[in-house]
Amino acid sequence: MPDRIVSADVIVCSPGRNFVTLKITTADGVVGWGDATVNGRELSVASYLRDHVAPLLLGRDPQRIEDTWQYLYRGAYWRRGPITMAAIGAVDLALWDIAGKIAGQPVFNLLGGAVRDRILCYTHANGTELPEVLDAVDAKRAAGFVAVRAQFGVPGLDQVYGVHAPEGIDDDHGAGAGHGGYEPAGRGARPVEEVWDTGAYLRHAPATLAAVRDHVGPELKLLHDAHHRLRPVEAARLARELEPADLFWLEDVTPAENQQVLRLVREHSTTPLAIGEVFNTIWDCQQLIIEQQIDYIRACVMHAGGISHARRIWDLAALYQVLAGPHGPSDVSPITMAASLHLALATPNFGIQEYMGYEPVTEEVFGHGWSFTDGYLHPGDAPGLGVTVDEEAAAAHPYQPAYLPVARTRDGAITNW
Ligand code: EZ4
Ligand code: CO
Repeated sequence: MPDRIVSADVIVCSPGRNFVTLKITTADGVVGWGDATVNGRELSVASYLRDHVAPLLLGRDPQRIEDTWQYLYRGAYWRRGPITMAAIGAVDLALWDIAGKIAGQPVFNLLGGAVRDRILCYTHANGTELPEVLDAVDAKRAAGFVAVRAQFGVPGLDQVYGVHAPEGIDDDHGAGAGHGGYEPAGRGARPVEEVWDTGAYLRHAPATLAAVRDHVGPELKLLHDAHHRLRPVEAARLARELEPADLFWLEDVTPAENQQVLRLVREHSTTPLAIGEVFNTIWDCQQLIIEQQIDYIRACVMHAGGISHARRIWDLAALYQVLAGPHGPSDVSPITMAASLHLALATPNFGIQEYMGYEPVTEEVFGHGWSFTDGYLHPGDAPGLGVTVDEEAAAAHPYQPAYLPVARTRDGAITNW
């Protein structure tokens, strides 16, 4: 008689920021943890799990991970989408955690075992003016990072994606970013509104990133995120003009809804491109991978349906020499970070993990076996995903409404944030 799932509980908490956590418990008392956080839409996933998924899990064999995945994906009839896929991802993470605990093995051993010793990661550095950007990059290098994403202010714009607001502007309604990273979501009943000017950014970015490259020398892996702002010809120009900065990657240089437009960017530049943090299935990734329009696929392991589905995306990418460079912002929990690291350790075509770090108050709730040393991460050897959740500590930090910003062009029209 196999073990059975006896409960599936959803915990919504806000230690520093909002997180949605799934706790699956088996009749034998094995507990698996999953993350289901979708920044700014947390309660939708919580409801999806509580109201529609948890009742279906009761009585199921927790080790039938793929069958449960197919049951939830095909069984919903309404396929794909960030809320559905994050919910399925949370279940998948929790079931892999349980499978590892039953086997007494870290999840990476269930995935074929380690193919590398450690996992390259990049962190974030930002500042409004160049000296502040350089100081921020230096601070991250001093902390051991060998890959750093640099974001900077743009003359004439008050608030820019990826940059702390200048002194005196409360861009995140006090949500804080104590880990030294940029916290994009703001607590409050409405999103913060930013003004965006592509011309000003295009005039400023190439010289700024070239100056960062001059400052750090040739070895540091330097990344930059254009965050979906540009139209195709603008994206092509930016990618070309950034070549002197020798970027490790340029991220989300244009939105990837109509993926044909990436061809124009590719024709004009050899700057490596990374896209996909908002993708949630292999179908979103398919065209960019098989047409080799990108070099790194950014899909987040949890948002893309968990380990079971993300590994299929990464395997497709391997056919085209595209590497995995998964999203790992502080707005997915340390549980997702663990899952991403277990899969990364066992995947040949893994490239780099985004790692912003977490605020201490977040780590008081989410304990983790994964660790950072000298620019690299490791998932740890504990059975399962190696994460723990302190439910009492979580209860001390109730949910608080929070939204990602929206952006408008100078004429007041909504544009991509
Ligand atoms: O804006 O995770 O590369 N990282 C990013 C992130 C995203 C946030 C959105 O919730 O683009 O900062
Ligand atoms: Co990004």
